Order: sequence, then C-alpha cells, then structure tokens
Amino acid sequence: MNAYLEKVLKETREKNASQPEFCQTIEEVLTSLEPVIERHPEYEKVDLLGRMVEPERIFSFRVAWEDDNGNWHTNRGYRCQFNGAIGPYKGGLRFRGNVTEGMIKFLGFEQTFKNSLTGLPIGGGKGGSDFDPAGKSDAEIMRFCQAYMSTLYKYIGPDVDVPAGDIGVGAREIGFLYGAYRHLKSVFENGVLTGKGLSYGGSLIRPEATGYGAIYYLQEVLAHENDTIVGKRIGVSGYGNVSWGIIKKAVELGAVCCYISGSDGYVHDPEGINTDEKIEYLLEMREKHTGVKAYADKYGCEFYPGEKIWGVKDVDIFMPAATQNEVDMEEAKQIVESGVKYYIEVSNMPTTNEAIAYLKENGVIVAPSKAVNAGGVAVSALEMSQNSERLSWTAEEVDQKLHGIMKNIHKISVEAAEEYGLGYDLIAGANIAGFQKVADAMMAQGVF
Ligand code: 2IT
Repeated sequence: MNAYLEKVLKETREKNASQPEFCQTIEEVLTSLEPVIERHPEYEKVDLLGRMVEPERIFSFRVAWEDDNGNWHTNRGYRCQFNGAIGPYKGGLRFRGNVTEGMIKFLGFEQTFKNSLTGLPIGGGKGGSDFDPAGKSDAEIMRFCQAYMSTLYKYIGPDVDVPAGDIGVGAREIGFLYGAYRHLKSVFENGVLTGKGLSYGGSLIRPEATGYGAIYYLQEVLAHENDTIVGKRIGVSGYGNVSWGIIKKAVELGAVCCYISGSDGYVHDPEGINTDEKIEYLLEMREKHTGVKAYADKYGCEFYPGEKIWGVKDVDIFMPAATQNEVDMEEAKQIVESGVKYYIEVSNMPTTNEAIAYLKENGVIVAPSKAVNAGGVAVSALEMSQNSERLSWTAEEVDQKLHGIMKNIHKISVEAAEEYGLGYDLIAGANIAGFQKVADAMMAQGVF
C-alpha cells in the first residue's frame, strides 16, 4: 500500500480506536483512494488526507427537557461540521437511543463525499442526539426539539450549516426545530433547515427523494447490465421514509416489493406492497413506531419474528434501507447463496467491509449508499435554492432534476473507476469522484 495512505490509516485507527464505525468508513474510503494518492504526490506535502479525516469541528451539548409528567430528562446533542470546502455544512440530524459521537462522525464523513457527488455546492455535516422519539408524545417531542435548538441555533444558518432529517427526525421534528430557530433568532430564515413542510418553504418531492433517487440509480445499474426494472422482485429492508419512497417508485415502474423489516422481524406479503393504501400505511407505522408486525396483522401476511430478510430466495435485488451494519459475513453468505445479482445499499453504511469484499468476490454487483442515497440530500440542496430565490418548483421540475442528478452520479462514478483502470467498480468510483471535488477545493483554499 502507498506509504502516505498507510500512515494516515494507521494514525486514524489509533486516534479513533473507541469509534469503530468511524474507523470502518475511513478504511473503506481511503483504501479505494490508493490509485489517486499514487498519482498525486502533492497531497502528502499538505497532509490532505490527514486533514480530510479530521472533522473541521465537532461538539456536543446538554439537552434538558420536561416530559408530560413534569419530570426532567437530560440527553446529549451533537453536531459535526465535517468539511465545508465546497459549501455550507449539510446533513441530517439523527434522534435515536444508540447515537454516539463515533456514529455522528462516520455519518459526517460519508456525507462529505455524498454531497460532493451530487454536484451541488454543499459541504458535509451531521448531528443528532441519543434521545429516542419512540413512545414520546407530540408535546414531548416539541419540548425536546425546542431544547435542542436552544443551543444549536447559535452554530447554524443558511450559509453556515443546514441540518435536515435522518432516522427519528421527520417533518414533524423539522417543524418544531424551525419554529424554535425562528423564535430564538427573530428572523424568517427558512434556508437554515431542509425537509420542511410545504407551507413554510419545504420542497415538493423531498419526502420521496431518497427512495426515488435510489430507484433512479438502480435503473442506471440495470441499464449498464442490459437489464430492466420491469418485473424485478426487490427485497427492501426497513420500513421508514426511505423504504416507503423506494417501494412507491419501484411499484410505479413495474417492480414487485414483497418484504419489509423492522427490529421486530420481517413480513412477507406475496402479492407485494402494491396499493396506495398499503404504501401509505408504512408512513403511519413509522410515525407510531409500530414495528412491521402491524402490517402483517392488518393485511393477513406472514410475520417472521426476530428474523432478517437476507435468507429469502425469491428476489432479484436486495436494497438494505434500514440502518448501518445490517449485513455482516453471515448475511453476505446468505445473499450469495440466494443467487441475487444486485446489492444496492441505501441506508448509510449498511454493510461491513468484510461483507462487501465477499459479495464482490462472488460476482454480486454492489452499489454504495453514498451514491445511491444521495438523492435525499440533493433535493435538500434544491430546497435551499428555492428558499434563497423565494420561489417553489413544481413536483415535475424537482423530480426531473433529481433524476438527472442520479444519472450523473452513476456516470461520474463509472468514469472515475475507468480512469484508474478499475472496471465497473461503483464503490471505488463513488469514493474517487466524491473525493476529487473536495480535494480540489481544499488544495485551492490553502492549508487550514
Ligand atoms: O443521510 C442523509 O443524506 C440525510 N439524512 C439527508 C441529509 C439532508 O441534508 O437532506
């Protein structure tokens, strides 16, 4: 391995030994950058890689809030402003009990490359809290969001850092967060957050964007293989907003989605999740944190408690869309055994590095989440454009732009991999293409 790359990897692992997920993403990305580093010895002189793996800024803060019974609770809030070389920091907020600083850092690092791939001027950021919204009342969620924003508002702004949603943060939370920001600052600066409701500056298609974008990207992969989505059976994990968007677009284009999963197990609906009613029910389930058993009960389908979907044999494409590290070696072996040709990551880092290597060695086409799920943040950037111009585009206009962006992400990934003689390697291609723009901007701006 290239000596400079090896040095940065080793130091990063040592410095971040207590944050295994962050080390995992660094390893995945830096390893694919080797041919680029070899071609650009000038990067070492200014320690470009060492700077790239260190967030520009990361902070945590106390969030104290009162529950409906008058008891006070204390959570920890985070914001990581990872890299602002190509635009204001941009990335979601995750509210979930398992959130740690290491998780926010890995998501911020991934976000930097993903945002670069969109071609739009957005830097990488991420934030969140170990607050778990499951089982909380609307009033409790509102008080938590207000308490969270009472610190965060000082550090964000439309040209500074623009948070959005992620797991546990949807339109309801963004509404409360924006209300608090407006109250605290006494300004109508709605470009400070994306994923807003339509009545105060949200963009059409933003709720659908991550899922629709993933399907548009999948279509490019299929076209590359002279294949088509019509009639394909897709195994989607998760049952959140992203799975909803994937299923909605997949069904519209003639594919069949028979599975959904949650932490309680998975459901098999042999007819497919194929009606507006079934698809919209997913949103209700997510809002109420019901788990997927609720779907099985309502539509009389088989529920497999505690099980994951990776062992099923009747799908052509897997799309993990729940959370990180859903697929390790055991699951990768099941996927290879099932004979599935396409493994399209959607959630951030759903696969361990070992599992990715195993899938690729066994001829599975693997697409990386930082490319596949970039449609969400891309439409967030389009929401920022609409807010700054004080206008709103039609659903067709936004959808068309989203489609073009996803096609381009696939194209530049393919070209980047080819430029370095790597063949059809979508992972290396996305890492190299995402890296190059950020690297060029950092090189141009001098050393900080
Ligand atoms: O992981 C992601 O890209 C997001 N959670 C969306 C970020 C955004 O700013 O829309």
